[in-house]
This record gives sequence, C-alpha cells and structure tokens, in this order.
Amino acid sequence: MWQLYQFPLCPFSRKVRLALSEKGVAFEPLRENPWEASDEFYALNPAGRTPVLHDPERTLTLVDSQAICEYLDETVEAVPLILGNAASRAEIRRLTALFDSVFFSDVTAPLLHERMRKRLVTGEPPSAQVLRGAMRLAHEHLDYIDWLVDTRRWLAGARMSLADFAAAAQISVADYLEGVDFTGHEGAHAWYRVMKSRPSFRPLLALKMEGIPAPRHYADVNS
Ligand SMILES: N[C@@H](CCC(=O)N[C@@H](CS)C(=O)NCC(=O)O)C(=O)O
Repeated sequence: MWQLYQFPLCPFSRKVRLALSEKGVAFEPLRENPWEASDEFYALNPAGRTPVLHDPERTLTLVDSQAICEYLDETVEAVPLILGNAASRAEIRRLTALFDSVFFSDVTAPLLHERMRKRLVTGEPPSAQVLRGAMRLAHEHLDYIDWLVDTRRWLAGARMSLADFAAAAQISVADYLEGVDFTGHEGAHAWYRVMKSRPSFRPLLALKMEGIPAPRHYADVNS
C-alpha cells in the first residue's frame, strides 16, 4: 500500500490526500514534520519536504504534490483531475500552480510560519503585521475565486479538477489558522462549502495539529 509522509497542516499533503481519496486509492498516512525530519525521510526526499508518496513493495518514491497528482492521474483512470482538451488542461495547470505557489507564498506560508512554526518550534509570538498582510492578500485571492465561480461552474471550467482541490487544500489550512474571512465573498464561500462537503474532504476536517486547536467553524460543512 502507498505510504504518504505528511503532517496535518501541510497544504500540499492535503492536495495529495484529496487526489488519492477522490480516485479511491488506499494509503497509509505517516507523520513527518519537515522541521525535525528523520534520516529515513531524507533518504526518500533529500529536499526534506512533504508530501512524499512511497510504495515500499515496489520501492517507488514520488516527491512533490504536482508530480504525485500527475502520476495518479496518469495511472488511475477514475475521477480524472487534469481533464478536457489541451487548452482546458493548460487552464487547470495554470490555476493549480497559482494556488500552489502564489496563494501559498502570499497566505498559507506566512500563516504557517507565524501561527504554527513560531508556536511549535521557536516559541516566539506571531507578528501582527505579517498576519494582517496575509489576511489582506487572502481577500484578494478570494476576490479572484468569486470572479472565477461567477463565470464558470468550477474554478478551471465546466468540470471539477485538480485546480479545485489545490485551492481548497490551501484555503483549508489558512482557515484552520484563522486567516480566512469569507465576509463579502459569497461566491467563493459557496464553492468552498461544496468542496468541504465532499466525502474526500471529511478526513481533512478531522485532522488536528497538536498545540494548535482549530476554530469551531473549521470543521462545520455549513459555515
Ligand atoms: N512544491 C512542493 C512544495 C512542498 C512544500 O513546500 N512542503 C512544505 C510543507 S507544507 C515543506 O516541507 N517545507 C519544508 C519545511 O517546512 O522545512 C509540493 O507541491 O509538494
């Protein structure tokens, strides 16, 4: 069986978990904190980053959420994630990259640093200025999602795709860390509620990071 090296608040691990679950692929989640990674983990991924998907029986190791999701899409037919014609697939990849790189660096990474790393690793207080900046940028990203869902059924087009899972994975971590306010973003909020109510999403809503309690609304599929 596949083993997924991950930690609860890693948005890229969440993206892979969603892809695995949607496709009905069984996996065993293994806990790995990159800031105290084991030698065994470095042997699998010298970059020391989560997620890593490993099959011990086939000694196959896949690294990087996008490489993993593309591998799954190429090898498991059920629920295609990068679908449609070449132009549609390019749009799915554009939006997936936008959420994986820009949303992550604008919003999720600063929240993780201020509210998780500082609390668990360095013991420093979070910077109010950095948190305000991340939340302001979150509003800009939610404005863009509002516009996307106003013009399309799903983020990248008429069908649900990897772009929806990448975006929802980032937002779910930002929401756990109290960095998302949907006020004034009805379109984005309605889309996120639909994502949250998918069976593949339920296990993510149950994840807990020790020492960092989730706000009450986080796991509520109606809020
Ligand atoms: N492009 C990579 C990014 C992976 C990544 O940045 N993972 C973070 C955790 S969310 C990490 O392991 N960072 C190293 C660290 O925190 O020390 C992917 O999509 O998998």
